[in-house]
Amino acid sequence: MGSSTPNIEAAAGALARAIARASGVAVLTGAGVSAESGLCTFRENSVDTMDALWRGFDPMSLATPEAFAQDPERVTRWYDWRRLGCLAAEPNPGHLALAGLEALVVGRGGRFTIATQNVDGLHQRAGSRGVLELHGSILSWRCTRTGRHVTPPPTPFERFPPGSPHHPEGLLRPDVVWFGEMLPELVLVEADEAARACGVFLTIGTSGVVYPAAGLLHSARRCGAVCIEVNPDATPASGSAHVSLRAPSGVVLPELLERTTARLVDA
Ligand code: BV8
Repeated sequence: MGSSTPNIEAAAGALARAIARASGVAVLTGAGVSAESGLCTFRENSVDTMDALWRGFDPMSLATPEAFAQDPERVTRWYDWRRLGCLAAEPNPGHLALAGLEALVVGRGGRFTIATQNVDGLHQRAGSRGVLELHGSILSWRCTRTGRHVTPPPTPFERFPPGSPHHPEGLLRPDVVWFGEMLPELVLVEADEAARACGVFLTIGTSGVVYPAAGLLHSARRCGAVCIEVNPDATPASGSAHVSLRAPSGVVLPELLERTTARLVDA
């Protein structure tokens, strides 16, 4: 693990203690945890994973109700392109390690929660069960007139913006939370409860700039959790972390799981 070996030992120790005491683990993930699955993040559109059609635009200019109202065709084309990319992607070792950590925590009577900002469904496909989708899911769409949901087939929409099967004048929009929209209240309440109750809080692959999701770390820290950041880069959240693992999540999470498991076996 190179320069951060002491850090990963500190992180594994904190996790092992929390698991042994069944004091619970909560996780906040962002786009970075899916980067090694080939899905681009919001704040660095890596050219090699971005289709030429969309290279260089600003996602924030599309992820709003105003953008959808102004140009529903452009917005739904972008989301359909991302939706198909998510379906074609596979969970990476970071997703799988989090599913393994959940089994370790729950197997010893603890509570494990992943509050994800991602809309790609990869945590669930990796086997994680306690997943809270703070910003909804791109795999589900809903009618703008009736609010009824549909799960489109894994093929491109035939026209843009897609019409709704539920209302003659309805359009389909992705079931995600856009900037300026409220998060699903019960989901946010449950995520905040898990953050306040946990012994260890992991913030993984997020720039920590979007609220209220980014506030979960501060809730956890105020309530006494050991806070661990997993990110190759420093972020605005780094100052609130007790331990920082400066590495890609797909690399460091499997090692963290392995070291935590070893400590529990030796305990
Ligand atoms: C709300 C779903 C109440 C859609 C997303 C003005 C008007 C209205 C609201 C606001 C306003 N000013 C501020 C706000 C609040 C606003 C906000 O926080 N804005 C920010 C930009 C300042 N929040 C909201 O609007 C929220 N709603 O507040 O409602 C309200 C209502 C009305 C008026 C006022 C308040 C709703 C926010 C949800 C937006 N939807 N996604 C979609 O997916 O298209 S946000 C989207 O960006 C993501 O979901 C995520 O949450 C967010 C940040 O992205 P990250 O996941 O952090 O990804 P990012 O690219 O930023 O970072 C990736 C990180 O990974 C990097 O640090 C990188 O180093 C790291 N990384 C890279 N590779 C790896 C890695 N890490 C590990 N391993 C690797 N291999």
